Amino acid sequence: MGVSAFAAVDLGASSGRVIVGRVVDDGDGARVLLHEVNRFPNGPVRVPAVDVGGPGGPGGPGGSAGSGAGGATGATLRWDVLALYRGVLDGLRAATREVGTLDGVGIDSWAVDHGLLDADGALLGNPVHYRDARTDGVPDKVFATVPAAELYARTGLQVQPFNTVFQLVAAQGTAALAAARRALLIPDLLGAWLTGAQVAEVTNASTTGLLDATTRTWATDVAERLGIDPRLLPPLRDAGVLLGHVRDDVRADLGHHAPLPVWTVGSHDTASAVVAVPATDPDFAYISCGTWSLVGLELDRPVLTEASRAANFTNEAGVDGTVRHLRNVMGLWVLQESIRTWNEAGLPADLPDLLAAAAQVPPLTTVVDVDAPEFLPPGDMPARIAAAAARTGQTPPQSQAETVRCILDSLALAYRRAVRQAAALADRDVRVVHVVGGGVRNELLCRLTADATGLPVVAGPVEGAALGNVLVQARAAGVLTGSLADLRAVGARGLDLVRHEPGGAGTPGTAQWDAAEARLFS
Ligand code: ADP
Ligand code: LRH
Repeated sequence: MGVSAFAAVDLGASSGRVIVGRVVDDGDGARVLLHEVNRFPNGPVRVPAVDVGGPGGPGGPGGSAGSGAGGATGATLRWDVLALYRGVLDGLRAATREVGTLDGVGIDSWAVDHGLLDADGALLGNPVHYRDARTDGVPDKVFATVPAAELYARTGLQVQPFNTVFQLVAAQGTAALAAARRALLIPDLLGAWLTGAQVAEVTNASTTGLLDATTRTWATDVAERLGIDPRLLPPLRDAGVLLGHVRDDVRADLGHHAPLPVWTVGSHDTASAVVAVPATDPDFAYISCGTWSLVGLELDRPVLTEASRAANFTNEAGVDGTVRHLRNVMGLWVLQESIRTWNEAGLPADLPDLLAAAAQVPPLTTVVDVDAPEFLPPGDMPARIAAAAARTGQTPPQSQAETVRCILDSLALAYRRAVRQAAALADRDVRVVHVVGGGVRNELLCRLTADATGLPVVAGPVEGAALGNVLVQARAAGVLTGSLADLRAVGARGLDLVRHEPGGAGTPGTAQWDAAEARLFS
């Protein structure tokens, strides 16, 4: 096998990156070598409203919720999608410089968010960020038309206020939605800019709340009942097919001389991350651990039971017809926002130092329910944590180290709950937990997770989504063949994994984790 090279565009909520994945075989079987060629920051931008007196403006009948104006604040959280696109182009240029000719490009990003295009194909404003308050109260409004149980039985999606379906309903009455002819999820939007093709890749489409979880086709009847024009929804494509070729003008700008294919991949970052889980035991759970922590199992069919709905487990579409039965745990966002808060207050807040200090704090002193809705919007997380601790009769953390320890203990507790619930809901055994994503670098969190779940934790890869993205491209291009298990074996060959066993010296035992859980969920 010669060397093939693919560019994975992976846009996370906290950073975007373009990573070159070379598929090499030195005689011991194919493996993938990743090399990051561009990384750029990502995050919400709060854009104040400007009243122009129109129906969608703050003073007009559209009202603040209808305008996407962030409720009472009169501002909207948005993504700077053009800066992301520039980061992608810079990355593809750097990738081209590095390898000469790429065998393909694949794009994945966070879920649910989308750009609206008008009749000229122009973008109608920066995509609204899923943490914007415009969807406050919208799920209940939707359930008055399509009851929650019916929506779950059909789409299999957990209720998160930001699901695309709720965002589209929140946008009703706005000038932008009235002018919209297409809604393209973020990776599909970037793919359309690169190639001209307008599609919805299925793994990410499954996060909209408008995809039938069983047939994997658009639930156009549900859309119509909710007043959402189904023509907004583009044709569906599976992961692992040719989306198109990069347009000549863009390719010239990149300095890439040969035709450059763009392959569909698991365009939901979590779908790509799950492809990269280096599992050898089929009884594995995964935690895709970044801004969010997505905790669950890979199944071959959705779990659409009432019990699964009550536990707020989702059934997202995975690559090769698999189902990602998982729960969104609030994730390292809570830590990121705490650090941002401290930085803004002029306090020193270096992540490795904070983690080292947190390791010295006694375990499970204070725990909070990290999935409580108050932790979703940006803001002062240390204050919210202190308030949540006080509300549950616990001593609020005093120092930064105690706050960080509380976050990590609370995340591990949430992982324990989610892993156990996932196994029970799907009636499956779990013998090992794989952690992938930036959280792999958080050794304390990985150790706590092993301890809390009572299971070995295998940590790695850090860039799980990028690896899964490359593996699916390489198979689409004919460089690799086989099943997901075969792809995983190729991915695993190039990795340094760290295994954490539960019950290390000085770690809390099962009874202490049980007691901590009872403080929050009795
Ligand atoms: P996303 O894809 O959602 O943007 P990532 O998978 O890149 O997120 O993970 C980002 C998180 O990884 C950060 O919030 C941070 O908590 C964690 N992380 C990154 N680097 C380190 C490090 N050196 N030590 C511990 N944690 C780290
Ligand atoms: C993780 C993620 C997650 C979604 C959230 C919006 O990046 O894609 O799977 O629920 O972002």
